[in-house]
Amino acid sequence: MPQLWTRARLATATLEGRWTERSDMAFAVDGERIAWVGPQAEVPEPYSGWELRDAEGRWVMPAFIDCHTHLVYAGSRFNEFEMRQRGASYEDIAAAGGGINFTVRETRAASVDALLAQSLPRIRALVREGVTTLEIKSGYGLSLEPELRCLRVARNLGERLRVDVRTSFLGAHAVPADFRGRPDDYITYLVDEMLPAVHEQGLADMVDAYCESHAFSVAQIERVFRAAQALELPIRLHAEQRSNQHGARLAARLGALSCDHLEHLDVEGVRAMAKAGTVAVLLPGAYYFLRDTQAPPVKLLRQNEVPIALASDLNPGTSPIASLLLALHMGCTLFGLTVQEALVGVTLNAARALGLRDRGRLAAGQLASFTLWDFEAPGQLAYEYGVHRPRAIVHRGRNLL
Ligand code: DI6
Ligand code: FE
Repeated sequence: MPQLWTRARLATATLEGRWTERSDMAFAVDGERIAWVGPQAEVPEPYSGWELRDAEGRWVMPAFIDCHTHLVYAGSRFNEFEMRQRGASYEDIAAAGGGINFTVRETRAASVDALLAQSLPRIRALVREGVTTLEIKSGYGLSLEPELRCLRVARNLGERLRVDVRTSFLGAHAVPADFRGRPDDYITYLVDEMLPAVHEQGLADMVDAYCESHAFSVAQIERVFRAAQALELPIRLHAEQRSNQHGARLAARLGALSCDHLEHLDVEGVRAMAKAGTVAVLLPGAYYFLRDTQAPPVKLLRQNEVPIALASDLNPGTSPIASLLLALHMGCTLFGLTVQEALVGVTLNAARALGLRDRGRLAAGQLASFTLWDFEAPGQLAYEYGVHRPRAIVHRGRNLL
């Protein structure tokens, strides 16, 4: 039934990326879409005759978008955490068989049911905070069948929870043990075998890669991206997280949707991203968990008007944090974003990082995906962590709570 929501306080990004907050507002919902938004006193026909829903003066915000997660995987890296707390280095952990390839072994050995059972609590934690669109990467299979399995599980999670999952094929996450010391051979296997099969089965909405000294070089990443673009798949890149490999410059010049992490991004990379309209996805969870000390160049991104998004980067090794609200809080406390930048970063700009223009804002024509909150002001979500939960989570016109 078409509905007219009344007595609402609307907090939303504008199309231009500004954050606005207005009281005494109303909005009309028709099926999966918002039909109209405006002042309570100016509700036009036919909306005034629609079924009334009273927001009772609560804040209404766009539903959140978590644009960067690795939440489908098996097992845990808790043992590494303990080793690190006892002073072990990354090299010690890698030498003990830890790191991404530890999770690859666990994930390859896991059935679909086991992957679902272990991933459900993680996606549920995000949805409970008001996330109704999220990206889920592969990257813990690193061979054809396990990568396909993880992407199928990602799609299935979205269907089960009635939220929108966008998948990224991240075969270029690490060199698997099967190809130890042969990264170029692995990239050949990836572009000749894995990527075509993933694309043919419609399991990837985009392609991601990890450009880092201990992962893949710019030249290897370019091979992956050229193959992705030949299949008309959008690209994204984990770039400049631990060092400046100049991956962001390559990705932006190839028209990447986003470059992510960016702690070591330089002015050349910023300018290339600004020119391409590539979104900067900042991942404070990994920065915090790794006790990193170099923050991304937020001032430079701001000066060059690069859109900034925030995401959880939920993964077992560097960001075991199933909370977009904590990323919102850390975007301000650790990276110096303003409250408004952070709120735009988990709504409008997170949608842009996924190439989505139909969500992330409360406006006519947008998806009817919104949340209701009891706080005094939306900025409290960035200020205080752990105390706020949405009173309603509506996705495509349907309340998920
Ligand atoms: N960047 C990271 O921090 C994670 N992956 C990536 O591309 C690490 C993932 C892991 O350690 O399991
Ligand atoms: Fe990541």
